[in-house]
Amino acid sequence: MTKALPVYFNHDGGVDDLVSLFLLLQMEQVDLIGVSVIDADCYVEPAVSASRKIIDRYGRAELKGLEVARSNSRGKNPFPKDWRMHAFYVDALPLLNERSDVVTKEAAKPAHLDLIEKVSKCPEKATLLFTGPLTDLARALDADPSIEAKIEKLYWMGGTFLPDGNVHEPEHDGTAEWNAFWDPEAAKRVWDSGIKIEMVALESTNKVPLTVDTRKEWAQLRRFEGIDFLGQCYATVPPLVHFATNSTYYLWDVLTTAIIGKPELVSSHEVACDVLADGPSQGRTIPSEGGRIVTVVDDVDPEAFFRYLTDLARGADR
Ligand code: AGV
Ligand code: CA
Repeated sequence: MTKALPVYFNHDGGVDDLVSLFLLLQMEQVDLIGVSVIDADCYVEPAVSASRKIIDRYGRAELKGLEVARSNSRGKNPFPKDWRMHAFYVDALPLLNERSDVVTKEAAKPAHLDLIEKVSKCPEKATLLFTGPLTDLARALDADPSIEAKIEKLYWMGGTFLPDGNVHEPEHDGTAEWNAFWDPEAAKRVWDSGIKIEMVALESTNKVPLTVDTRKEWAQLRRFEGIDFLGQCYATVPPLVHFATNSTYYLWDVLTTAIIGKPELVSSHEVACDVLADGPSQGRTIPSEGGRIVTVVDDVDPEAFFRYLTDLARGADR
């Protein structure tokens, strides 16, 4: 087996963020060096709690000592409360609450400082996985610019070059993706760094909605605990039925995470681009001749993706 890839994971506690944590723990080729949770598309307390319980239940034995850091970052444009509630439902799942004690500890430092500590300590360059806004990374870069040299690459779920983003809010023109919109200045800060960025944009995530058929398949396989966990988590969010609405759920972050384990699931191209930090298009990622180069994941084989996801989850059975 080739050497495991050191990965630091920062997420924002949505259902697909928490499922992503579960899946990362199943990937043999990933060495999870740190986890942190930002108060964006979640309430951070249940999201930290659920993360600790997921590591307890599904983390391999050698991950003992892995901690979960809580972010103290605040964004500019808050997420809708209904979406932020999802972390409470996952945290309360009986599957995660069989044991009364939680072994995985909360880290001493806030997320951005935890990121600096864990990445600095890592003997090799670390890979970053961000499935929420980039605020903690932007703050870490401001606090200690030297960590940039210790970062192999950033995988980020966020942004889009499509005419329609997924932000439908007053005073916005709808061109942005939510993780970029929550803290556009942070995205801009990361753009202005030299970090290699693989951007898993709505171009690809739009192709992996949660569907009723997928739910039915998981229900048939619920004798495997990991797949039951997927089914239970995704029971709390609305699938695509007749047409996409503002609350339709996609496997945004799960696709981003899956690419670390199986890059051949997707295709991508390079774009010179920038992020708009304010105004009615704030958070929009936009092609720009003088902009920095980003690798944009633009397509996915949905069938292969769902198969990989189901196989990984099935492996979680003990
Ligand atoms: O824009 C996608 C990001 C992903 O990181 N999040 C959800 C995923 O975790 C925000 C979001 C957009 N639309 C949503 C979102 C919806 N309908 N429900 C919950 N979150
Ligand atoms: Ca997320």
